[in-house]
Amino acid sequence: RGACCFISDLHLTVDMPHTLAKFETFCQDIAPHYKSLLILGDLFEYWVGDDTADANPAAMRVISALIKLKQRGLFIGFIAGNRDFLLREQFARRAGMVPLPDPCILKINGHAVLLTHGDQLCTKDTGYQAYRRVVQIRLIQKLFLMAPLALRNALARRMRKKSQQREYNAEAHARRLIKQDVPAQSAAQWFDKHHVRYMIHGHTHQPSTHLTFDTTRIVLPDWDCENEDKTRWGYIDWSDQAEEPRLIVHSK
Ligand code: OKV
Ligand code: MN
Repeated sequence: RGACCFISDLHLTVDMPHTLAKFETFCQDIAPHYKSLLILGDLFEYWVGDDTADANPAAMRVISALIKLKQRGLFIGFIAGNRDFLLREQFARRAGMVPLPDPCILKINGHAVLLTHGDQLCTKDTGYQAYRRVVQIRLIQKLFLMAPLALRNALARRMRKKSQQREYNAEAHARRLIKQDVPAQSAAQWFDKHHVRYMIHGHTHQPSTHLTFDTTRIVLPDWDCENEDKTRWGYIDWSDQAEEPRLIVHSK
């Protein structure tokens, strides 16, 4: 039985029924081969408080899928993403997940591995980093979570709608991909600061293995299985025997 597998950026919501179903299949058929499942953020498309979980069918299905894994003896770690940063201990516990700080260092097969969602690495996206500094303030989070559900939902819907407004021009699209990627410099800084040679993260939706002469950085894929002809999902496998982690991306 393999050691560890990693997923991130599933962006689960009832509005994405095929992606949700793929996650359930993954939990049934693939995850049980591992001792641990590490979820590196953006498991959910949006999260406006643990008190909304009972009214969220996607959250209820995630609970039943993950609890089954926990009952089979898996350790399920969870690092919050920029979408589900308000997911707290209460929901994590219901889903059998152990919340982990961002970043955190895990020892895997004798290697110290830096795990992070990845949004903090995107230093060229100054607009996003400014927004992040505001919504990461504990008092702001507390006030948001105290607000009536209707207000939270309205605010969240408006923010999601605004971020969905995308350019249809190829050049602008290419620029955004670069702006929202991880600069090699910030990755190098994190490797130095944390004294590790391995880093695993998601967030950029640009799955890849980035090698330098002494570091390995693996970026997880996002999941989108809504369009039958153009699906994508995947994970990172780090088996007991394997020296190196392996990125597995299924895309059509
Ligand atoms: C999460 C993102 C929507 C990016 C708002 C304080 C505020 C929390 C919040 C509201 C939005 C999370 C909680 C969501 C991430 C988006 C759109 C783009 C780029 C406040 C605390 F505004 F009142 F200060 N939010 N939701 N985005 O819908 O899940 O990260 S969300
Ligand atoms: Mn993200």
